[in-house]
Amino acid sequence: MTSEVQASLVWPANLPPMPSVDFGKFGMVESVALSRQQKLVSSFLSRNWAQIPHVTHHDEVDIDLLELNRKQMGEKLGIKLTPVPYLIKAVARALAAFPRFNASLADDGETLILKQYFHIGVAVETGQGLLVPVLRDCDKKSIPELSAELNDKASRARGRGLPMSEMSGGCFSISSLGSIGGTGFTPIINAPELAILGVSRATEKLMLRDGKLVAASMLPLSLSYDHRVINGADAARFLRFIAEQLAEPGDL
Ligand code: CAO
Repeated sequence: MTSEVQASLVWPANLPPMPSVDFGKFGMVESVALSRQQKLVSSFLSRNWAQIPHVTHHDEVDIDLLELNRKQMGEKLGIKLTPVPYLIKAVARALAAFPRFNASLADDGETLILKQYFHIGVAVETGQGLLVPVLRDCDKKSIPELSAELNDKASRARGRGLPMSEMSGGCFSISSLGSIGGTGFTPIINAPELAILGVSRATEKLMLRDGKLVAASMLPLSLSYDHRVINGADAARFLRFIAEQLAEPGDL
């Protein structure tokens, strides 16, 4: 073994420990215990962040037509629709078109298990921490059905009424911070899934199109993917495909 390889193997063991600081020496502080759920989520996030080589690819899409469709459909059905069910539907289509994204690595790390179902998790902020309810067979459900199911699962997740069976079996996750803000972020993959879509807030932007200045509502999309399995070109195509579905939402 060369000394370079040896050095790379021992390098993590040589890291200095995290600093232990008595903050009380610098001013008033208060200690608050993390909830059981927060500790659990934190251990999974740390494992996924440390063990999966993440790359995040960013894109954006003009959602003026989607916004019109959303308003019209919401008014017609008398329901509140957000962009999230459209995202779920577009992702289900993309997973069908790009089977490598609808897969997991087998335990041996040498085989890819391709799934023929389209179950999508959506990260929900709850008072106790993050939960990811899974919506099953999203390819077979309409936008209003997906919207009703997400609202139901999100409110049960917040009321601690969601069983583990409704948070398992996902193929891919969506994390939407669109109702809050931001222009992009790097979501952590929800293993054993291979990719996750982060969605930030749509904003009105001025841009040049065919030499003319036009205003459009642009939605930022961030796709983190497992670079052991997915290459950058495929990630760019996958995210473009989602963007194209959202830009022309008529047949979603
Ligand atoms: N751009 C602009 N506005 C958006 C938007 C976007 N991308 N996404 C949602 N909105 C708007 C909605 O249209 C809605 O507007 P109106 O009240 O005017 O109709 C408003 O934001 C609130 O939406 P909502 O939060 O009630 O519903 P949602 O479908 O957008 O989101 C859910 C549902 C469950 C994803 C969300 O409630 C939530 O928990 N988000 C946080 C997820 C999270 O914490 N992710 C981080 C994980 S990593 O730590």
